[in-house]
Amino acid sequence: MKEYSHNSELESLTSELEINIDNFSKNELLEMISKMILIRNSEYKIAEGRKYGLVGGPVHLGIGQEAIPVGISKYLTCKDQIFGGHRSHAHIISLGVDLKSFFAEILAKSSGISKGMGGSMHLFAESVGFYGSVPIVGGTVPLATGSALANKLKREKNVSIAYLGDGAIEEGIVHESLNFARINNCPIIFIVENNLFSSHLNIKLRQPKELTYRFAKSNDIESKLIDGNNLPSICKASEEFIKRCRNGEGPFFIEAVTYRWLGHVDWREDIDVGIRRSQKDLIFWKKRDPILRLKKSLIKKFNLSMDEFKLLEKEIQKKIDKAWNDALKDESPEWSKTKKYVFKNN
Ligand SMILES: Cc1ncc(C[n+]2csc(CCOP(=O)(O)OP(=O)(O)O)c2C)c(N)n1
Ligand SMILES: [Mg+2]
Repeated sequence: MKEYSHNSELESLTSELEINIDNFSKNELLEMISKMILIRNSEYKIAEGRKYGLVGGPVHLGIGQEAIPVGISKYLTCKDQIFGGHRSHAHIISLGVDLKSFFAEILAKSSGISKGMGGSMHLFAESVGFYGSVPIVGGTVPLATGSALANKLKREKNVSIAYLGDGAIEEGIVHESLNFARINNCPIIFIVENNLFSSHLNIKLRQPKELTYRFAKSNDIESKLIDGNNLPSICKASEEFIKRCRNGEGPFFIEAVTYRWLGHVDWREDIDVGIRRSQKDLIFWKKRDPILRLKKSLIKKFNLSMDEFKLLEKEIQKKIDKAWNDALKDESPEWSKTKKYVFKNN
């Protein structure tokens, strides 16, 4: 009996568990796995903060999806322009945002990256090239496309990245952006993090097919379909497309298939309200944990011990706890100033 039912293309993409790390050095891989652990454990910290009332607004956590932004960010610089959406903690952390200022934003402190006035869904950090996340699904995709056009017109070698979900691709503006980017040959990469769900609805209930790269094909955009839980695969696609964008090519499209372990919003697994989401699915996807798979390959190839990993995880956790505790001590913003930061000439 089949463990989980997907169409054949998706099935072959998720059938291989072992990750081939041949083209990467030990240090490179340890750096990337550390970043993935940092992202995951920072999100668990936020989950806990939300559960116990320290975080006031909803948080959309991407636990299970960490490999994608880590593999993409590896080849980006702070001059590139990266745009996210409602589930963007991993995007901004992977770019190297200051962790304490990031947590302060989530905790609505004036020391936060958006002065504590944006929270989890309005992240912005020009210093690392992150030009914003918004809760309007698909809303940043035309902005990313515009930034790519600007780079092209100014003959800058920067790359624009539009992260979007399988739900966002159902927005009309995304299709206009794909067409606009193609007709103007914009140096942009559209990255669909296809976690098979839009809020609580499985893609099978919304689309005739589970995969979305056919929308790239229909706009004549070169695309790659990858296992989004396989870090080296992401690195390979990302390195090639980013390089080609800098050399005047683009647009490109990457579809990275992945899965979020928690529910659509906040800390629960929300199996009950995820239509077509079952305990069996979660077990299937947890076996495909991007961190665990990479860890296994590292242990096998470099003879690393579990103790070495435990030490690494402990160090990362120390960093997270310190940043979180420091952020907690900061002041809340003066809410009377809200308008000042919302409207330009106030
Ligand atoms: C324009 C718009 N329509 C609907 C919503 C409600 N909404 C919030 S998140 C979401 C799901 C988006 O799914 P996807 O793009 O796949 O991202 P994921 O949550 O899976 O990361 C929806 C429909 C919204 N915020 N904005
Ligand atoms: Mg989705």
